[in-house]
Amino acid sequence: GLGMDFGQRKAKAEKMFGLMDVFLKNDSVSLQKDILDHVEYTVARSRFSFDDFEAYQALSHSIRDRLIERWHDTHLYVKKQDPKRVYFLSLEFLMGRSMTNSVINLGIRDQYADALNQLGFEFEVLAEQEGDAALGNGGLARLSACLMDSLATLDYPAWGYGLRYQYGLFRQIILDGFQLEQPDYWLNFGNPWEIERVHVSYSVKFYGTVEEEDLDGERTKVWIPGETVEAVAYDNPIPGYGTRSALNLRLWAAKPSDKYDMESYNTGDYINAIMNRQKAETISNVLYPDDRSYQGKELRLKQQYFFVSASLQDIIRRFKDNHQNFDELPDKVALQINDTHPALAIVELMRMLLDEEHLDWNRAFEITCKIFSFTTHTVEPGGLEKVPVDLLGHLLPRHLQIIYEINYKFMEELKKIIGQDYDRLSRMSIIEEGAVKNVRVANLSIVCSHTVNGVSKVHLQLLKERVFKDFCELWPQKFHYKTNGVTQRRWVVVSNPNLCSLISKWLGTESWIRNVDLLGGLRQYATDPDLQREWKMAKKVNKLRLAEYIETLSGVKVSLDAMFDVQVKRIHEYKRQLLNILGVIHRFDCIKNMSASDKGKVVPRVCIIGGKAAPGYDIAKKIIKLCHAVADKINNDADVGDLLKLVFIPDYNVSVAELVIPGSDLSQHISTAGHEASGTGSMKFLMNGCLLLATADGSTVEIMEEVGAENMFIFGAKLDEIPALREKGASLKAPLQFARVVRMVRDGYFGFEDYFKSLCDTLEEEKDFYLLGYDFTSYLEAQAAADRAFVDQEKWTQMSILSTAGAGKFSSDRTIEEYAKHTWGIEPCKCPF
Ligand code: B1H
Repeated sequence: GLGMDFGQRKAKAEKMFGLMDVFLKNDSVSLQKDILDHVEYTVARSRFSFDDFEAYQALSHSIRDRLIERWHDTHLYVKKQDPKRVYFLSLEFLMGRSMTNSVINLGIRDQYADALNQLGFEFEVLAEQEGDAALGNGGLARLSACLMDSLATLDYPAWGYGLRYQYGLFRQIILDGFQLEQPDYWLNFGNPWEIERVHVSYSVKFYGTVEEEDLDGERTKVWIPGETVEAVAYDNPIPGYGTRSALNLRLWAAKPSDKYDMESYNTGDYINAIMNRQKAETISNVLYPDDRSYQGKELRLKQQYFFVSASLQDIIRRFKDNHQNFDELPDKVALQINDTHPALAIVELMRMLLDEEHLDWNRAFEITCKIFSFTTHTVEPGGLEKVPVDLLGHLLPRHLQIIYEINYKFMEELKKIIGQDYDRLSRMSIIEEGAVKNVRVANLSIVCSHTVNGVSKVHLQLLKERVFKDFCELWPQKFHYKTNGVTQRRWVVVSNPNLCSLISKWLGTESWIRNVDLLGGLRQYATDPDLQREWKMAKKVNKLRLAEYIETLSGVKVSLDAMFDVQVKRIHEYKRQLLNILGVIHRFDCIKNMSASDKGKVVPRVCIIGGKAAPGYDIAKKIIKLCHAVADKINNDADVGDLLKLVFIPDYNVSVAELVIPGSDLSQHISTAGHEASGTGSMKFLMNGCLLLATADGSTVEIMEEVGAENMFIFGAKLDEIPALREKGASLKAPLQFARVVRMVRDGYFGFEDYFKSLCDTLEEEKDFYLLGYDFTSYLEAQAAADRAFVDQEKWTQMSILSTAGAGKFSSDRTIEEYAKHTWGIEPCKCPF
């Protein structure tokens, strides 16, 4: 519209509006037309001949159009209102599939299902064509996705920011029982759920030197970078449920920069110059698959800064559209950092305010501290992220200066408060001294945030006693917890339609989908025989679906009358999948030694384990192999038959979870107390009416408060007993049953004795850090209690209904309300049309 006067622009706008329908139509005929148009014009296939995948593509583009509509409206409205916004910064988002979630949140699932039927397709079949967006590792990343869903549903003015990895989390292949990693090149077939914004791009700088320059008589630091890379935005609309709001998740991709390396073209080595350009793209190439371990890799640090720098440029540009005075920044912007991974945002904001906006130090620092809030997901002091000073100084020389300055001022202040307590000063310093100097990213995050949140009640307790003891004593009012939650839209409405309609029928409303506390209304019907019958039927249907999946994957036929006992999550020693497997071996051993009449009393079990091991995590990989070795033995044993099966579900991810969770009777959350910061899988199972067999760790402590320990199977050493137990070490005699099952593995009963040796060694009495031996007896007792409860199906179903009824607190809607009120200070901003 450049060069046009006001009258011309107005006339043009009117003409354009005249050509546009106000909103896309959602009746069956319009949807059919729309899908076929996309077949022809977007997918470029004939409307008389296209396969399921092409139908999926056309369908997704039709849905995308409707997402974009709402996303535009939300965007324009929020821009006009200009409220305080929260920016959720995370290096990981585990979104899974988008299609079913989108149509449900848009409220047009039935219309689409109908339109597709008319065209001879089935919605569910097409939905299965979609691959997962797996831009994250585990719980932390799925939490980000659930929080985005709640932010959108509750109409909060929010943005998500992250990285658009070309390779998501590796795919897990099992070969002869061993895990193999395969690349997840997920963008291969295009991604209809993102919108490429070639014109939204920023330069991100690396390396180089810092020089001092005179600016209006003042000395300023100028960073002369050595490398520049372009960050290009890819926008992913996040629709809310029961609202027209759709938020934006903006993911950055790295592209070579044209602006700064023109000289290389003049050296004559054209081919090499092009090759060098390609290197830029490696920054956003691949997600690091190491859940909870930090390696001080340059590429990882580059990823972190790349994402942070692009996001902050975007955020500050948006602020400057309407504001000149940076003192207003904390009234308009809340920056949430998801663990320490995006913590360089703090330093980058300081750098922008100091070097680019020329604020003085104190003002810049005050503004920064008012903006940032930090959520930690860590329980182990040793698990905290550290970055070698040399690495940081090399990659981001100006940022290292700023970190030193922040630390210097912090140390000076601290000395005034705590005096010359050098041990404490050095523990709290942002810089760790030693053979290799490190930046303690958590300390930086705490010092520069107004609020530090843990992810469950016990997690906060651990922060106070252990992880951030010194800081909690210094600033007790800074530390809080917001118990994690999961979205009932994805974890019930999308993944368990049977249960969803059952709940709505008995509550007489669908309002629980937005107001999850209403689930409590199920309590009064927990013993109602009609509800019980329908509840069991819904579970049966889901178990059937899961049983078919298991049979296709592994060839193992499982009985629907058996209890489906599930543990699915990343493989970690502290999560104790090994305890589960040893329990299975014990059960097997018991059955083998039973009389025929006793066998008649055994409650049949299908034990299901799934999860990925980090590629370099040797012990975790051995646990996977052990599971397969034991399964081989048990599943082919004629004495055992249907009484016991063990199944490993490969490549556990969000879409597999959507199938597995609704189909399970019992689920295990059995980490050694004090090791799981929260755990969110348990919440998904709870909502789906699965009973929990769990230790009192992380969020299970709060689940006990909500559903009552009598409706769960709780076992194991308590948090406050653990230190003394570890102290005792070797003198803790593991029970004979434990020694026996470990012996079986050691002696090669399941083969591969050399390979399993180091795994068995971790269970030796003096080395059993995670207390599997100590907890074994109470674990078996809890399992026996579960068996007894399962025999009484009325009782079991009642417990199952009460589990769902008590799940309300664990909705991410509640989590988001708490963050909005207590941490971010934001209000909903709902589009009135
Ligand atoms: C959790 C991580 C994590 N804690 C580093 N820490 C990562 C750390 O790629 N990395 O470098 C990735 C992930 N993830 C989990 O967060 C906790 O263990 C769970 O207990 C918790 O439920 C979840 C969400 O708060």
